[in-house]
Amino acid sequence: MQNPTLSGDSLEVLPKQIHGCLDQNYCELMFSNFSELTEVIFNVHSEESVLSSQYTDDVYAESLPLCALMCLLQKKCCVASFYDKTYMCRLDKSENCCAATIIAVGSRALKRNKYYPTACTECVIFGMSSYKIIEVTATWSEAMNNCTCLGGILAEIETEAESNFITNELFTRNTGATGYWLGGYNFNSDSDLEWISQPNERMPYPNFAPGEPNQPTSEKCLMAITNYNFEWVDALCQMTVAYICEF
Ligand SMILES: [Ca+2]
Ligand SMILES: [Ca+2]
Ligand SMILES: [Ca+2]
Repeated sequence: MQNPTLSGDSLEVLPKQIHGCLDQNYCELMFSNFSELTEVIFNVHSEESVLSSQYTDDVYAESLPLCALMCLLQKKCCVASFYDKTYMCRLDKSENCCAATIIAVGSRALKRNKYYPTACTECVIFGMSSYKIIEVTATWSEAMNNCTCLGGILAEIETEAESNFITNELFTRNTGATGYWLGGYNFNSDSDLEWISQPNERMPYPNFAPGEPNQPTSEKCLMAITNYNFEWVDALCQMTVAYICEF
């Protein structure tokens, strides 16, 4: 992959700017050979294009690696695509590593291999976990899939301390979101919800709002709801709300 516009010198300043460098060694590895950028950081999918949406921007890029670089420089780009003929680089900026793609002849899609939570400027840390609070609304399944794509899980809150931390964080942010999906689901279609990673265990710290869960056979998905001080409710999984990933 030729890239006539970048000299070796200009590459040296890039790692400091790039969101996504795990550490200096990783960055050097990343950019020791610029043409490897697309393969090291991204999976390249031929004949595929990112579906245009309110979260995509179409910009000009001189090459596939430059498009990849533009995606890396955008803190919230996980998926991009590049049309060889028009040099159009489409950047998805919703931080959705599962952003929809379509078959498109002459286009290549770039999907980040891995997301590094340590490089996440908007993550908050508590104990051994870091959390990413994502305000782009999604259904419960979309939220779960996107957390997985980012290398984490839909957040599972196991202790009072963890719950207090998250609740305080949501109060502080005060974004007006209806609620936040958490990684709880009614496995076995009975009367209670479980954490995805412990589908056969009772929740160790169930922080439900009074009277909830009230419809666990139809409202199978767990939400921390703003109106009830971020206590939890069972809710219809098709609702679209914000969500929290845990890493
Ligand atoms: Ca947890
Ligand atoms: Ca259950
Ligand atoms: Ca309910």
